[in-house]
Order: sequence, then structure tokens, then C-alpha cells
Amino acid sequence: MKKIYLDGLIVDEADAKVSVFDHGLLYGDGVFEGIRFYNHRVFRLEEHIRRLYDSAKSILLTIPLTPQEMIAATCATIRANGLVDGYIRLVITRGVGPMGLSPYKCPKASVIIIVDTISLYSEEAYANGLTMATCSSRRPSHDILSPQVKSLNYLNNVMAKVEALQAGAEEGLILNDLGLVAECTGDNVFVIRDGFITTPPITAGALPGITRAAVIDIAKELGIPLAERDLSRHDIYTCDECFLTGTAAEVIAATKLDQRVLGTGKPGPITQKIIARFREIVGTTGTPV
Ligand code: PXG
Repeated sequence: MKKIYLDGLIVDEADAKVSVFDHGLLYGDGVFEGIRFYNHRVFRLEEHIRRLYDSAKSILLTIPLTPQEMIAATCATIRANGLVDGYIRLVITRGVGPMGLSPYKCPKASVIIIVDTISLYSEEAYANGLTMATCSSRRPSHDILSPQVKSLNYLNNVMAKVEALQAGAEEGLILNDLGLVAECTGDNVFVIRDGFITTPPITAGALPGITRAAVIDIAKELGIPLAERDLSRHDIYTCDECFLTGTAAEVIAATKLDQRVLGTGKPGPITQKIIARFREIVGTTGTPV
């Protein structure tokens, strides 16, 4: 039986219930994080917690725990579930309130911590690379819903994922309002050409991914040049290698976009080097549970 943290208590999954009047459910009003732990160590926990509090601040949501308390609650929930490796979902909802959009009538945010496992893509995709399709759903621009906020409003991403799946692809490429590459439905995107790595800047509508930041650090460590620069679909069609990063996906090669074969059509040598180093780092660094 899974153990869930809910508003200060660790309870059985069957008892982890939220009100139908929670504004997280009624309006998608809230924020979340997806975090992985490997070998009893939580990968980049402080960075995830920081992004969670940044997301909450941006939407005027007061989390009823300090970041240190959130870290302690997260580790306690992992221990209660007895897993060595897994996935953590932190969800902060606006809490219970009357009907009506106003968050000011919701006295207290709810804190939910789920510890589970996650696997996004097939073994085949990890071995040979995944297929992408460009989605017609765009990433909302900074004046609509900040793409930097990891909010509970994922319907745009869900619809983009549906489009990709209906096109026979495993992941969807999402463009911004200018038609430039933002990211994927739940992953950041990188391309390599002539040994140089490029990823869209946060201003292009990319979530400031924690895995993205880890890969930027790995490239620096390995001496592979990297820049954050705008990319068009053409840049992806004509790259030598392409890969995606995300907590759920980890690092995975993408070998097709819109029926174009990317590079050789196999995970490339630089991508493989980065994946190997990523695997080493996740198993040996991180906050001990
Ligand atoms: N872009 C978006 C829109 C995301 O939601 C990423 C990029 C990658 O960021 P991180 O920090 O994880 O490297 C995400 C994160 C899921 C799931 O359930 C999705 C994410 C994370 C965990 C689980 O599909 N996306």
C-alpha cells in the first residue's frame, strides 16, 4: 500500500482524499514538481524545491511549509514507502474555498506528496531514439500563463501530447507564439550540429528544466560547447543529433521529427556520452533520503 503525505500526515493511499471544493480541482489553481530519487538519493532536490516556491510565488500561492520543512516531508514520505529508486510528485493546491475564481477565499493551500514510479517511453525508444511530431498547440507566451510556472494547468500540454500520439509519434514538439521551438510536452529539447549543442532559451517558452540544467553542467564538464539560442524546426530537421531531457524521461535521443530522420537515425555519440555521464551522476549525487 502506497503512503501519501497529505497536509502534515502520512496516510494510506486509500485515505489520501481531497475535497471536491479544492480550487486545484475546480480551476487547476496550484503548482507541482516531479522529482526522481536514485539509490536513496534525491536528485537536485534543492533546485526542485526552489522552482516549486518560485512557481508558487508567481501565482501568489503561500505554501504552508518552509522549504526546509518541504524537504524533510519529502524525505519522510520516501522513507515511508521504502523505495530505493522512484518518482516524487509534489502538488500544492490552492485549497478548499467557495465557488468562484478568487483565491483569496481559500484560507489554506494543500500539500500532497506522492511517491511512486514512472516510465514515460518504451525500452525501444531509449535504445533507438524516439519519434516526435510538431504540435499545433503552442506554448503560451509570457503574458498569458508564464511558461516558467509549473502550474496545475497542463491541458495545453495534454492536448499537444494527444496530437503527437495521434500522429504516431511518442512526443510532441511545441513551438512558441513566434513559431520557434519552445520544448516538448514534458521535456526540454537539445540539438547538436558539428559538435555544438544548442537548446532554446527560457525566454522562448522552455520550462527551466532541472534535467536541462544538469545536462548544461555535464556539457561544460565534458568540454562540449553549448549555447542557449533560438531554434526553428528547420534546425532540428537538419541536426546531427537531438535529445530530450526531463525528470520523467531522463535523457533520451530523438531520431525523427515530422517524418524527417534526424542525423543517422540512431542515438548519436555525443548524446550517448551525455546519457552515460548523467547515469553516473544520478546514482552518486543528490540529497540522501
Ligand atoms: N517542460 C515541461 C513542460 C515539463 O513539464 C520539463 C520540461 C522538464 O523539466 P525537469 O525539471 O523535469 O527536467 C517538464 C517536466 C509527467 C512528468 O508526469 C513531466 C515532467 C516531469 C515529471 C513528470 O509526464 N515534466
